[in-house]
Amino acid sequence: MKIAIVCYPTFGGSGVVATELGLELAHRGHEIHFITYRQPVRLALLNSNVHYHEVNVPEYPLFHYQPYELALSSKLVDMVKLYKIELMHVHYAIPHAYAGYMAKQMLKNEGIKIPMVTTLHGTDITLVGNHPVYKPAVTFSINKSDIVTSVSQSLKDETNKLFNIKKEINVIPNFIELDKIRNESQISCHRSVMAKKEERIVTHISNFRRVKRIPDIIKIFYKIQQKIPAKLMMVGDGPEKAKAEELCIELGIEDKVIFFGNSNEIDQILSYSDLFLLPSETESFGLAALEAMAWSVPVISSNSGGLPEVNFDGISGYLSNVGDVDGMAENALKILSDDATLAKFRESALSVAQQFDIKNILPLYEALYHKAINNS
Ligand code: GMT
Repeated sequence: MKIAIVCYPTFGGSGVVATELGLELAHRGHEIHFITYRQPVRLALLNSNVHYHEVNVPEYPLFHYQPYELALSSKLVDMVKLYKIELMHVHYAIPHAYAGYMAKQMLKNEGIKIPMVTTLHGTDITLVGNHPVYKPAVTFSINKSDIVTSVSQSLKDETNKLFNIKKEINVIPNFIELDKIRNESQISCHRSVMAKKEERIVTHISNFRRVKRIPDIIKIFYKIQQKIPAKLMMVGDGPEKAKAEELCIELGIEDKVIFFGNSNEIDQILSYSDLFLLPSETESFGLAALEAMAWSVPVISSNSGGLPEVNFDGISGYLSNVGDVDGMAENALKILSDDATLAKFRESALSVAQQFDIKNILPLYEALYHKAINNS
């Protein structure tokens, strides 16, 4: 199939899912065209099956806001015609589903029929899309998609609760490429640079937005390090980072916390981590938790959104109510206090992650693509 993938090219989860999905589809022989405003971060190699088309938005002083949706929908029209693309898969409803629908209509006007699959990732529904200024357009473009998918049952329920959706929503969870991890686990590992042998390594990776409850992470770690030798790896960047650094100084643990910023060494950091913290206010799925589990790292998370669908309580880690810092710290210590318990949780975390291997998930998307093309 010839497929256009529209996504955000950033470090965020939806961009990562879209890019990895496109690369695996290309690996399976499909022709993939990424259409976005910058080359996606995980899209290093382009080849005959992987194309990238940049959406340019020329600056014009009259516009207070540059019209990205217009540029994107025009680019979609041009690329669909040029490469005879058969299907558009847009990730993140805002504004991609809206721009995709406009492209569909323009193409229809020229006698070209093309189906659109929209994948809802979470914040496009729970945080941004639900805002009254966007809601009518988001509802409209979801309903006008040929196929809609969401990354968890929880997000599907939430979408149906918040919006007047007339389409069936197909749940296709986030995934992980376990073969890649097996290969990368042979790379050299620099654990000793980060922590002493006797120290446990606790890790958090995110975009440091408020929804991640960054202060909770610091407070949980503060309690952990009071009981056992430990280091905290904070990977990523975002609006809450500076406050987190201040909190570490206030609590006197700045020498035990390493802030990496956005890193390309995520796999390496996870490969020597002992525990992953994700106490988010809400998380439609929690791809970062799955990535940790794939590296055999157990997860302490909140129980909100789709997190219970990936982190199994008492098996791959533990879940607590949002904000229950004491409970999360206690559970962390249960896992970290002795080697045998940690080893058991490590093993179970990996076996849960195996359920989300790309090999199991990709055929679900392919089946929907075939359905959409056949019905269009
Ligand atoms: O919150 C993030 O980490 C980024 C965000 C995004 O919009 O890309 O991630 C969302 O999509 C991911 C991929 O489907 C999910 O795994 C994340 O749980 C989801 N984030 C939230 O729901 C807060």
